Amino acid sequence: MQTQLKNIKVEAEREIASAKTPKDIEDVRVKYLGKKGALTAILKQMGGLSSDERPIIGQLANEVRDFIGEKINASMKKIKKARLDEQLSSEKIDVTLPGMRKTLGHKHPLSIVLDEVKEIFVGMGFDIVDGPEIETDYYNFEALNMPKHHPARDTQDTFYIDENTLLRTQTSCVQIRTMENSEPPIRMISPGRVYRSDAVDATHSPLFHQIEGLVVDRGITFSDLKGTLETFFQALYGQGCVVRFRPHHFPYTEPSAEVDVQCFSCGGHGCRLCKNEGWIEILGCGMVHPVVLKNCGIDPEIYSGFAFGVGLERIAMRRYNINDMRLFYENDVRFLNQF
Ligand code: 2NL
Repeated sequence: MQTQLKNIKVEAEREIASAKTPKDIEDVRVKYLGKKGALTAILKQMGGLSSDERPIIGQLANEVRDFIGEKINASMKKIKKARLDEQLSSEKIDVTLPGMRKTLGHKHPLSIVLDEVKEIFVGMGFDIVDGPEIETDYYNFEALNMPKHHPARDTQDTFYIDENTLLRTQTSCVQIRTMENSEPPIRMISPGRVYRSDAVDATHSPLFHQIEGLVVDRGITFSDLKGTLETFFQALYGQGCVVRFRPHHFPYTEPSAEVDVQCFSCGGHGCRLCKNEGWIEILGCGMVHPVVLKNCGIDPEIYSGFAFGVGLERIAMRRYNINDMRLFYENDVRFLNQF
């Protein structure tokens, strides 16, 4: 029995030394110290020993059990520490390494120009007003002095949803709604998307952006219109910007005018950009037609007003010297990154 115990001790020690994982160690523990283990089996046979042998073997068995137990504990500790060290070194991060750069986007050129336009008008005391893009025939045409069969509402250009519902062709509807719902003085601009059933080319798109402006108060005159728009264009294109007003006709304004800015490319001498005109047409405007005021519940005997409409794309094209409107919508980063 003594030899058996010594063999157990030697074998257990060898197995503990070659254990690599906590599971290996646990297996050794079960094999020698477990309920059905080798050492336990010896202890069970102790009853059959003589009273001389029993204390000697008992002491030896206890020594072997303690020895294996300690070896197991020490080895378990060592293996766990090695595992932790390995984990710590494999998961090490260098906090001084440069981070992953997140590339920030930026505003679209149309948004840049729109924000500038808004800022200029807000500086002159205008409100910015929003409205629906799906409109009724009344707000898009009728209220603006364009009755049924008026040539200006050519069905070729308008996207109709049904006989009475359409995609707005200008943002005037927002101004009509504002006049209906509030009392003068009114000073507002209404920027937004508008829709026309046009084929796409360098200067046309079925969806584009318009900014309309409206001022209604007592004693508003054409001089107020001229002063406001001159101030606007000088703020947008620079102090040296020269504008001219040319008579025109719109059903919703009387008198009406178109505004040209002097060609910035040739200074008015005539070049390819302005088609030798020296001037570039940029905006339509006029004094709000009395019928339009009346339609909105405003007495034209007491109040007068001016209105204008301008394409955002057109302003941005002049501003950045862009000759093809499609560039704004194609989302080519080689174009967009230039702004
Ligand atoms: C253009 C320029 C224009 C207006 C829009 C307007 C709005 C109301 C009353 C009167 Cl509520 N007028 N807007 C005025 C003049 C020109 O747009 O080139 N349109 C075809």
